[in-house]
Amino acid sequence: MKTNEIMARLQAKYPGESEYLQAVREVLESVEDTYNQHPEFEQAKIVERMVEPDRMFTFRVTWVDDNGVVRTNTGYRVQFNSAIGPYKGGLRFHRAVTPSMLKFLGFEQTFKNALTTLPMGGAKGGSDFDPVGKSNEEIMRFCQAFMYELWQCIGPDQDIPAGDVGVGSREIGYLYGMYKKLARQYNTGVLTGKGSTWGGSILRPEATGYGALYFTQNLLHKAGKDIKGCRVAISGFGNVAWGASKKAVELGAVVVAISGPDGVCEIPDGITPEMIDYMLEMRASNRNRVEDMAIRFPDRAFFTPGKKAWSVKCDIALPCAFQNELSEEDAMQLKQNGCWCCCEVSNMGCQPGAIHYFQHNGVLFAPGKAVNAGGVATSGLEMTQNASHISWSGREVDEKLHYIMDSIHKACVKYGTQADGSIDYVKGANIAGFMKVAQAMLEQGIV
Ligand code: 2IT
Repeated sequence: MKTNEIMARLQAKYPGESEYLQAVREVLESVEDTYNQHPEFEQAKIVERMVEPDRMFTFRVTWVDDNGVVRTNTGYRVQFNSAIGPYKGGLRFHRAVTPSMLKFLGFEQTFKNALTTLPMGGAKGGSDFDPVGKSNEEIMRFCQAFMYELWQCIGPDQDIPAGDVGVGSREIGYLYGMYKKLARQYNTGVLTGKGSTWGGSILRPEATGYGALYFTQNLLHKAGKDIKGCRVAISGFGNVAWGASKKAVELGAVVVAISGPDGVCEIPDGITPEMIDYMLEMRASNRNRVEDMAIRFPDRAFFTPGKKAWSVKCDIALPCAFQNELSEEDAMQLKQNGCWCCCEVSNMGCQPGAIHYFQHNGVLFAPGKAVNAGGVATSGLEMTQNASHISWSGREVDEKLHYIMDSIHKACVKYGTQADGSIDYVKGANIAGFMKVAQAMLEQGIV
């Protein structure tokens, strides 16, 4: 296969689907050499099949707001690939959601899930519904209307949605309540990220952030460094930023920044446990502003409007918010300010120019599909608990999560070690994930 030829075809077929095209290009460029050593893959046209979703559902979602006004959004579920297990991946509620965004996320999810060591295929879904400023009742009515269409597409052995940006345990609760009413099925394993009293796994809320820090620890250890005392800049203040902050502080790092769409909160003496707890309240308010942290803790945090977390001096940058949130200019500014490591926690958080800059300027870099895989891995552990009608202790889940993150790091090292001994984590993650899915597809024939 030739990446440029495949990309030219996809560009002509899906013009304007920029996130999807960006994600596919990154993976194909990484795997091209390895793939071409396998004529059997080429013969079965594995790559041509892998870049297209198995199927996509698009549906209208109509609901009534608090003023009695009828509103209509669009809902989607992209079932991307089922080679290694049932479709699995989150739901994103965000005003900018498009088929391109969900295709990129479903594509990434396929390789990420392959890296977790668990049998899960890739999927993603969501809606252009904007949760910002919505009341609790509006959120509930929207979730119910969304599930009215989605329930026919999902099932515990078929497709298992979870949360993503704009979808947390509250939304999963409303979605699950409506699913039961419509499907008359009471198997909790149809969704993950549930509340802990009704089938949710202990530690699932923390898992993406905790896993990211376990991966970062592995990467630093391999580079002969220690996270203790490091200054960490984090973007976002949602579920992922929260878990990452918690674990970073527990490991002795100093979290000096969090951010939001309104600007950055600098915390020169480091975030405190009380501030980390307050992040949950900020998220639950649906105001979507990080300035509230500086208002609540004026002695420790100060807010600068319009600036990103990457303007704050740090050792380690952890993008935890949204795709393409870290540009090449941001990467240069980070480096100038002394940053020497960036672990991408958000899906495709770094623009291609930023990754290129990091890799050519001595900044350790690892991609989201490896770093953030602890979230979906713990969803997989939630499914196991649901299927066997048991619940594990926090310690058991944490041990398994830790083991999985160590395995993902090992796989990156195995496939990403270069001739000069350095580790290309982008290549490592992409090749490890891709090879597993490609081999499974090959063994299952032309379908
Ligand atoms: O991007 C992700 O891996 C997630 N949003 C979590 C998906 C899941 O099924 O837990």
